[in-house]
Amino acid sequence: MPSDLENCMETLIKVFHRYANNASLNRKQLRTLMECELSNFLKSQKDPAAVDKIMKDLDANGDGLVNFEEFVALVVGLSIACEQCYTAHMKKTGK
Ligand SMILES: [Ca+2]
Repeated sequence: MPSDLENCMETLIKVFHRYANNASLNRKQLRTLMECELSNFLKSQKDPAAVDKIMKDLDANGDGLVNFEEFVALVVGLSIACEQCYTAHMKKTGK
């Protein structure tokens, strides 16, 4: 049986391919993914300028699309930010 982490990785791949076309996300697909899958963690997903900026930041190879490798950078960046909030919260509540 897959572990929690293995399940997470599989979900990450499945979610990416649910929105991607030919293994890449264009601007519109990235926006839809952010609206549907990151609405609680990413408050700027409804702001078109923020989507453009995120797209530009993620597109490491400059082809105007976000591939899986580039998408993972977004997930990692958000996970790091969330882990910092989690640690701060745990410190405050004394756990
Ligand atoms: Ca790219």
